[in-house]
Amino acid sequence: MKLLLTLILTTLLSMPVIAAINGGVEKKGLGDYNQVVDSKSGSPITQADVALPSKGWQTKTDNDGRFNLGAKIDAPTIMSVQKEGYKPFSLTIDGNSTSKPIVIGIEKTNPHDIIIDKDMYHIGDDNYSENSANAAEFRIKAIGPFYTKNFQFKTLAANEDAYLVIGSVIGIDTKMARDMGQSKVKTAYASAPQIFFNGNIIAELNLNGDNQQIKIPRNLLKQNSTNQITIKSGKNLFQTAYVDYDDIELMNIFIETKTKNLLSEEQ
Ligand SMILES: [Ca+2]
Ligand SMILES: [Ca+2]
Repeated sequence: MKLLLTLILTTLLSMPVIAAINGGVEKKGLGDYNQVVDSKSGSPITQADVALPSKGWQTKTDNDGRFNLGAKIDAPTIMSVQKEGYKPFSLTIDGNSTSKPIVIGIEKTNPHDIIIDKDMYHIGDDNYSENSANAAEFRIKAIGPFYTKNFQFKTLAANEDAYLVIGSVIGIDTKMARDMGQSKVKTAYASAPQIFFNGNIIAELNLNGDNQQIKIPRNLLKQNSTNQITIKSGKNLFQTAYVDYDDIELMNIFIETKTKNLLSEEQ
């Protein structure tokens, strides 16, 4: 019982808590078309880039912010929406979520936000079971067992916290991902991908999903200096003959700063 409770709590804590803050305003069934709008004003956004990077598919929204998905979605896949002046947005969609029109609200960039990377990456070794989470969606080659990037950080006000945001991640095959039905691998699971900030581990990702936010400990931040983010793939804990990294895909990595009270107000 205690174990179950711990699992539920951990799961809740790992879930994206504040979709609205990051532009993740998702509504369904408002019309018979998909649309991209400004999350504050609701105005349609024209000429936004909408893509399914794993499928090599992309389009632009029309004058009413509308778009058609040009690919059939069976398994969960990452859809991205990008528009100059707005935060890069991504959403994991599947056949279920695309059976009705999707309205996506994207949010203007805050001057303090730091966009680290808008591309999609496959981390791992290109060796994975067809039952592993989202295996059918993997189209791009692995960059290896980890992703790392340096970026400049200016200053963090005393009343602000900095968050690392991972827009979308698919393919994680942890025990928790299996228990939640995200991975269909019956006989094995992997350790969780680890996130390092300036060489210190700050989080483990146990579940696939969108808009995962990790608070960056203030003492690890180097102000007015170069900082480094590294994401290491987990390992298959049931393969002892050789190292089998958990193949995952992720996209949209950025840093958001928020005043300390904002979190509780917007939940
Ligand atoms: Ca692998
Ligand atoms: Ca995997």
